[in-house]
Amino acid sequence: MGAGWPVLPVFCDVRRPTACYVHTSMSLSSQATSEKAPGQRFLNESMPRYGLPKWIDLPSDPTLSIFGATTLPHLLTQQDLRKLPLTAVNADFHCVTTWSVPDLHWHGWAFADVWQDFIAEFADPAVSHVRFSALDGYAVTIPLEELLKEGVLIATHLSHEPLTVKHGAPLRLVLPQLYGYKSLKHLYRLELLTRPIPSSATSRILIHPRGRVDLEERSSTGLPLFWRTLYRWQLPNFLRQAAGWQERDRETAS
Ligand SMILES: Nc1nc2c(c(=O)[nH]1)N[C@H]1C(S)=C(S)[C@@H](COP(=O)(O)O)O[C@H]1N2
Ligand SMILES: [Mo]
Repeated sequence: MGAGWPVLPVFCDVRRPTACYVHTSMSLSSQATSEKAPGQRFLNESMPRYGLPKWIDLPSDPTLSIFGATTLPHLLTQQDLRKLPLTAVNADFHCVTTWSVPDLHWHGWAFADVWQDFIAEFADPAVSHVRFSALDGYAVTIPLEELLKEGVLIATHLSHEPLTVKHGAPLRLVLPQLYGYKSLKHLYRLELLTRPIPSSATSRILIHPRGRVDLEERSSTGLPLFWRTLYRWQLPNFLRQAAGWQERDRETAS
């Protein structure tokens, strides 16, 4: 099933989808996004499920574990997190493969609040990056500086509804200033780092260490225009492939 995709470590069993979503035809609007998102185009459809072709079973009691460069590795429960104020963000979403979705409304907890209330006092002062892991085996490293910006969320809701498995339940990172590959779905673990861990050759090619949309940081290798052109050319195939995985999931689930 994962042919053609970078192989990532799998930490859990990925079984049947708990819900099914089918996009048979997706088209791109001719409307370009603003100059703050160079090279992006809005999709005419609602947000597709995109990324690894895997579905997760929702844990009954989701937690967020914190380890790495801290004097107190620990586990945050939903109850802990609910002590924080809710924060909402409206933002366009930009996938590095050049599709965007306008004006999504997310809410949850500001990463800066989670950091301040539960992590900062135990963290090694030299922490510069955080590595996040997801229940589908996906993982990303993000500079702390980007994480502490306004608008960065650990989201629980999209469009005022609890996140579905399709879009990252139970918890999802949202970093509007970065490409979608950093907005990790199905978050369950974060590791504090005093330097970024070296990434594999594949992820160096596919993912920029920071990934700012306004600076078109698509990849850490090659010129942005090369990647923009290549992705735009391949995008119809990527979208068809993503829709196909969802079709197959629907068939095997029934
Ligand atoms: N856990 C996990 N998070 C992920 C991915 C993934 O495959 N697994 N794909 C990333 C990419 S490349 C994009 S564009 C967005 C897509 O989010 P969506 O499926 O909600 O549209 O999720 C990001 N976060
Ligand atoms: Mo993406």
